[in-house]
Amino acid sequence: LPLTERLKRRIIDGERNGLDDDLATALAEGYKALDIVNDILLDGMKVVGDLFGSGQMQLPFVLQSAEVMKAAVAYLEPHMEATDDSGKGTIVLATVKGDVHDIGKNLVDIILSNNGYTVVNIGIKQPIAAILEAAEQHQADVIGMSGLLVKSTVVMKDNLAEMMARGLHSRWPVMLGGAALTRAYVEDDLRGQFDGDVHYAKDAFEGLSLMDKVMT
Ligand code: B1M
Repeated sequence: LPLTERLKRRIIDGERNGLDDDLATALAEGYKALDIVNDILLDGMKVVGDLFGSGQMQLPFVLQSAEVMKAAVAYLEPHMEATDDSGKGTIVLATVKGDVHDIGKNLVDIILSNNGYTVVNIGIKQPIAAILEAAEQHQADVIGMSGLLVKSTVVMKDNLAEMMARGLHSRWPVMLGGAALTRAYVEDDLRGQFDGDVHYAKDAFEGLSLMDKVMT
């Protein structure tokens, strides 16, 4: 198989052996680390999602694919371009309560960290109380929540309601992302119910440009 197909295949098959060599070759051939993630590896992850969704792939294999994806991102991270500017602001990042998916959230972490933001990544399955506590403790400028399950979209809605109930809605702008969300859900439904500032980021790059916008 050609290199790009082989890399995509490694994600789909959950095949870790030879991964580093292929990634090294791709870098040597001039592919940018971020493009490898976005244009090749995420394509593989999409296939995994489709196969799982249609019952053609079982969960342990999805997990293996996720592990290979994580290993690939870890290998590529040192090769990602970083900016010199730092101290642009602080974001607390969490996957919401009941949700374990963290590959996307961790990508957002990498992109923001490499572009001058301080990221306090508090992990998965985080209840709103823990998110707010971390935001308080680290004097965050923005709160970021990720969620991939459909039920996480409801959790996010509840989290915004909880921020309003605590009178904290004006304190932190909120950025939401994850495959189960849609722009319309965030910008029409949620924004209509939230007195604070809530944004949708389709991917890590939109997350970065949103941060740049919110922080200026
Ligand atoms: Co799960 N899973 N999974 N899974 N899984 C999905 C989400 C699913 C759509 C698969 C499917 O059915 N087709 C489906 C959800 C269906 C639904 O809710 N209706 C699903 C399911 C059902 C489940 C379980 C319930 C399965 C089970 O146990 N029976 C279970 C859930 C457990 C739980 O959370 N309580 C489960 C478990 C798992 C694994 C553990 C095996 C593994 C996760 C491993 C891990 O993350 N450490 C896994 C995986 C890998 C997936 C799929 C295949 C891939 C997800 C992924 O990593 N994508 C996924 C299928 C899919 O998404 N289509 C699926 C790559 C990642 C980079 O994309 O996270 O979307 P994503 O991030 C993007 C953007 O969304 C954005 O930036 C990234 C790109 O730049 N973004 C943000 C994300 N967060 C952001 C935050 C921001 C800004 C942008 O600001 C704060």
